[in-house]
Amino acid sequence: MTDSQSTTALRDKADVVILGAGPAGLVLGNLLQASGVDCVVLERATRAQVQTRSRAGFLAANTVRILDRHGLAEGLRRRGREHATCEFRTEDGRFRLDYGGLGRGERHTVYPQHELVTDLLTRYLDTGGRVRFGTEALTVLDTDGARPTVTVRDADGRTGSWQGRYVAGCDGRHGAARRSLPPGAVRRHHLDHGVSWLGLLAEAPPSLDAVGYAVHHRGFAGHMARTPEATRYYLQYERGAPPDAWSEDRIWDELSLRMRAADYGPLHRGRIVHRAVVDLESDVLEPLRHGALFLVGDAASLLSPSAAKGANLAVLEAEILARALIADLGHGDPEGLARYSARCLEHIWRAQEFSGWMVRLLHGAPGPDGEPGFHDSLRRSRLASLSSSRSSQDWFAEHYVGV
Ligand code: FAS
Repeated sequence: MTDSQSTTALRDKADVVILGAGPAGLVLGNLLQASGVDCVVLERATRAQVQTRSRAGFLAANTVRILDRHGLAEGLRRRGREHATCEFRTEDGRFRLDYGGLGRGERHTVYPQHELVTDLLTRYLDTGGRVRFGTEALTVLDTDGARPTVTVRDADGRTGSWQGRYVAGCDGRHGAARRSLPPGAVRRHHLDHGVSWLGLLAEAPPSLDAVGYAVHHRGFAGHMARTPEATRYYLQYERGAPPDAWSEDRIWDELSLRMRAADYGPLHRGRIVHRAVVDLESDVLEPLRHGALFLVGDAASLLSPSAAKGANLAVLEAEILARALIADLGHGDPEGLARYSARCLEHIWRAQEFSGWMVRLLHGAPGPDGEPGFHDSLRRSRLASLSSSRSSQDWFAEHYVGV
């Protein structure tokens, strides 16, 4: 079967059936395709949806190294922009960290996730990769057996199945891979940070040449450049409130207030083209392998966006799994697959630890009487160390960019 777009036969086979065409699924697909491993990507959304979904934008140095290593970094090398400065605005003043000169001296590359996904998809298809858009995975069966099966439904409602040697669940937190895990097969670690953010994408040029973190008694505000014409903002927001509860004017006024625009300069305003409420939660499944089913990316763990790690972990885990699958299917060496879960969990918990630290750094925690509480004073002390102690700055830089 060569035609990658065809949906004629809904019963088919591949050695590796990949669920989801996000960063995890497409990095995995490209690496397997490049090594001659027979694989297919099943994606419930359309190609247009996958290529325009706005999400991450901060790629860690290690992510760029991985993509470079496999010849997948052409687009981000040409259109991505290096980034290495954070600016903190708090009740105690403002300070900047040029983290490119701290820690391991690593930098981020700002490159919108949907552009990365488009690059990965184009390369995958150009090299003959198989993908089925509009094909929703329903369940993953027989994961304990030699031939796991994924039942699917296509955009016309027709059902079918794909059989494989292995199934890679790269379909996110609410995907079929997680849903198909038998009760008791995995342990779920979950933490609700009790904070929600209104995530915004504005058609406005960045107002700072840095990632901006504003800690304010009215709540957190964040500023992250995406392109010279678009900026992502975050506002600490009432849990459960609908994303459209605030008018654009109210959003810009609140952003200006919390970013202390009166002191540090106005924000460039523009049309808000996307808004979504994110409840800051952390979630990890253990182990990440259940027989022939492997969990990758957001299907394996979810991080709060406070540390911008999700997409970076997804790429790292996809490379670890690809190498293990190639060793097993190509050379009969199952060792890498046996170690997949432990290796990825090491990285995941490290990222979770830093992501939790960032949540505590960026959000006030008033006491029962509403007055600044114990945690608030801890937060101010952490910020004071970050602004003045070189060892705190090195630690921050290493964990902020490192995955
Ligand atoms: P994805 O969710 O990207 O992809 C899963 C794919 O599976 C989707 O295409 C979906 O349609 C498909 N799918 C789901 N169920 C299916 C089914 N049953 N059948 C078939 N297909 C199915 N991370 C960072 O590192 N840096 C950031 O700056 C950052 N910012 C973010 C901002 C926002 C607003 C959000 C929401 C997330 C952000 N993240 C960030 C995290 C984010 O990028 C994720 O971690 C990343 O998309 C994870 O990639 P995947 O695991 O590939 O999952």
